[in-house]
Amino acid sequence: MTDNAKELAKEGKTPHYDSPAGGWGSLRGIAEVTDEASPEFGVADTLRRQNKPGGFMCTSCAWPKPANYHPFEFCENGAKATVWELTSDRCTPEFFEQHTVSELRNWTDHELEMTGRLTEPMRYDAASDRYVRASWEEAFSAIGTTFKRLDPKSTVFYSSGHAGLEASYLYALFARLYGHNNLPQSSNMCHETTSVGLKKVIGSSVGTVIWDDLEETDAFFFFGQNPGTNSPRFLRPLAEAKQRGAKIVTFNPLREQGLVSFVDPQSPVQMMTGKETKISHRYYQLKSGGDVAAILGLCKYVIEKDDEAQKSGGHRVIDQDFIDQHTTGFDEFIEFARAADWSDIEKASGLSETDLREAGHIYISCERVIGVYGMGLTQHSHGALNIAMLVNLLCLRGNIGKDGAGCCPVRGHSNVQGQRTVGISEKPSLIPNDKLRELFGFEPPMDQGYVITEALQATMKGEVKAILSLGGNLCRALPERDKVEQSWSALDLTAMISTKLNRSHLFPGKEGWILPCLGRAEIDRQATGNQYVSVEDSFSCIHGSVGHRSPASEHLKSELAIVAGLAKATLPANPKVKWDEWTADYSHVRNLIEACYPDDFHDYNARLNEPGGFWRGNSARERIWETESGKAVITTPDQLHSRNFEERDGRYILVTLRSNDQFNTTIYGYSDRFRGIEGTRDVVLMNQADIDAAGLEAGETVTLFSDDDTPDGGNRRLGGLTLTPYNIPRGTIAGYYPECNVLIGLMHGDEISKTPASKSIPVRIEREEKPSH
Ligand SMILES: Nc1nc2c(c(=O)[nH]1)N[C@H]1C(S)=C(S)[C@@H](COP(=O)(O)OP(=O)(O)OC[C@H]3O[C@@H](n4cnc5c(=O)[nH]c(N)nc54)[C@H](O)[C@@H]3O)O[C@H]1N2
Ligand SMILES: Nc1nc2c(c(=O)[nH]1)N[C@H]1C(S)=C(S)[C@@H](COP(=O)(O)OP(=O)(O)OC[C@H]3O[C@@H](n4cnc5c(=O)[nH]c(N)nc54)[C@H](O)[C@@H]3O)O[C@H]1N2
Ligand SMILES: [Mo]
Repeated sequence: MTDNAKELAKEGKTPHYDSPAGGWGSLRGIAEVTDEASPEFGVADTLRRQNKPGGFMCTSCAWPKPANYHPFEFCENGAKATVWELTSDRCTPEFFEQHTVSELRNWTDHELEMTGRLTEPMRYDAASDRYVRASWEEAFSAIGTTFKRLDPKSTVFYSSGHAGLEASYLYALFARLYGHNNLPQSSNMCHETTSVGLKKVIGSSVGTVIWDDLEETDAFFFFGQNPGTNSPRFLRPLAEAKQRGAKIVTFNPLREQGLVSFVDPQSPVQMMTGKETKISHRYYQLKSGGDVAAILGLCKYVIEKDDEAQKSGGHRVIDQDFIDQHTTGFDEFIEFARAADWSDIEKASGLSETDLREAGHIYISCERVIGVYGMGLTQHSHGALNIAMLVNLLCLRGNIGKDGAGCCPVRGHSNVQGQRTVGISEKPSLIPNDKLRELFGFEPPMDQGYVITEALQATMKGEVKAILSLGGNLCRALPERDKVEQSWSALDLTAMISTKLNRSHLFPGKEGWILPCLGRAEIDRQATGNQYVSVEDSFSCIHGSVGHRSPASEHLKSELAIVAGLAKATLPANPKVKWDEWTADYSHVRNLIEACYPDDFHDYNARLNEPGGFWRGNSARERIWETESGKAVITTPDQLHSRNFEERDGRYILVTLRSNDQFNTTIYGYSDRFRGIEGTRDVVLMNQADIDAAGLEAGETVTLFSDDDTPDGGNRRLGGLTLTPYNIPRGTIAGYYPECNVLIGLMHGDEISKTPASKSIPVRIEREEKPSH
């Protein structure tokens, strides 16, 4: 596919996509990835089992799986993820014989994963600069020996949100038995802002909404979440809500196609007639980082209307009973909102007073509202403030803890939320340590572990000696790629449990291991038979998942078996710790989880295959606020935007985006269909008026420089980008994740959760001089 950005620019055109999300385009999208990935025979049959009881749970996003499932309960991107995992290509020891690690560093992320499924454990051999074949016994024994030698506190056990609850529980147990809480997770780059920020204001670290709420709500207010690409199965309930008259109001700097219109690819009528459902009733393209001001504007409108109602003796607009009974901080906030100046709100949000009043009017005309959000709120320096503002808005009208309403963070990886639930956490305060003591007869470590950015800082300082990784691709996912990569080679040990080759494997420590694991669609056969695993979705429902495919290689082990193998080789024998027994039958592990978390997981094994999953409950939904004050907290903002830098001439806010053809650092291909960008990811999207004002020209090649005022900020740069005019607010520009990660400072993150601020990176832009001949 050829790069279309330069071509369009020459013709003076802006990339865009006119067709609805879903529809035939989504089928073509699946077909293209299927072509690339050359899946094994019978994948269509596997897809039919996806997200249904007795089948396997999609490894793509964490969107809930409804009890009343459809014949095809998968979406374009879920299908791509499955097809990608079930490729017939294999990345074998023979492949590694042919390529040095240094050579592979010149390959793109796409090319690396296109080598196919990893098949055997591989050990890095520094002398030949190659990975060489090893046995599992060698791998476990070597890694165990190194762990025994190291101080546990100098090691980090990272996990990306893929692995099931059983493997994750044992992984966390392994870390604690070994002696540390260094259990950072991918959510440290993602919804950690929610885990910390939402917890602070409503006492729940996860959303309060359940499936039935989607069917009862009067309106969805969307802030910075892109369902068309990242949770496409959300589009159907949205379309259904729209068809029954619910309102959808969107705040996003970009016009994301999934939030504009949708044709359900599984509705024959819609497919044949092309009849689309318009999704957003109103769409507001605010500045990146402008949500604090925008939401303040909405709240100001609500308060104004309530003041008017009180004066005229009309019906109250604010739910005063809810405020009095359930919240703190209201008085201070409403004074602040009353006094706030519309012109400041307009400047900070990039939206007009008229627009915000209009959106405020929709908000107050709906009895039950769901506030949806994603990375557009969490990945900012003041991401937690963004979330607190959304909670303010919801609280004003009692929209938490009533049917059809609530706060709905849409989580990323398929089990990212669940891993936290069962103990993958760097915070000992979140762990049932008494239970661990009682069950396994040891003293759990009580010191705070690292979040991922702290872990990397400590790695750079030489304080971390080993990184074990349960899935994921940290070298690509983190900010400051260059520094991260350099620091990894100095580690004593890197060991990665993975399905596919990625860039993080190419920076082995002095001892480097790739430990290949089964994918979720594959049969996990252990001594007592085939095993189920389980995952938790965004609505806190737990689902059993069982694979039906033959494993990609006879040498693969399950994630749980690998974790148990490593633990057994590292730890002294303990009669209460039965790695072999647990590996033989995962239901024993579920019993342990139940024993640790009896409220959430009672009757776990019996409930494993409940359609729609079993709900583990949510206190905030019951209006029980597990906060410091015992109430929901209404927060008065200390600033009007969620960036920690001021606007100035020549400084832009860079947003990093996911294309419709990637899953995080896995790049399926080069087609971002919904944004009309084909054949390239090396683009920077910019408003034409900004291009003109900067004296640049559409289609030319530019370099971005970090502009974050830290001493080495200016050294971060990314060149070779095609300047692409785009429908985006002035001052905000956009590029792709992970390519742009070199530009983000490691500590440029949310104040309280440290989530990297990947949606507000201060940058400068410069024309690249043409090479002279
Ligand atoms: N196919 C596919 N599915 C995925 C993933 C994937 O990469 N591919 N990743 C998974 C993971 S781990 C996660 S966390 C989720 C991520 O899913 P999302 O939460 O949707 O994350 P992003 O696509 O990074 O960004 C969401 C939106 O935020 C908007 N935005 C940027 N800045 C702002 C702002 O300041 N304010 C507002 N209101 N909006 C803003 C962007 O334009 C974008 O539309 O998806 C999961 N699902
Ligand atoms: N600039 C910028 N940076 C970002 C973001 C952003 O929006 N902008 N988003 C952030 C977010 S939300 C997240 S969650 C992180 C993601 O960071 P990570 O979770 O670390 O990265 P992934 O790309 O999801 O990991 C991909 C690798 O996981 C392995 N894998 C795939 N499936 C499995 C499996 O079933 N089991 C095992 N063991 N391994 C598997 C494969 O080897 C694959 O190469 O990136 C963050 N980084
Ligand atoms: Mo994520």
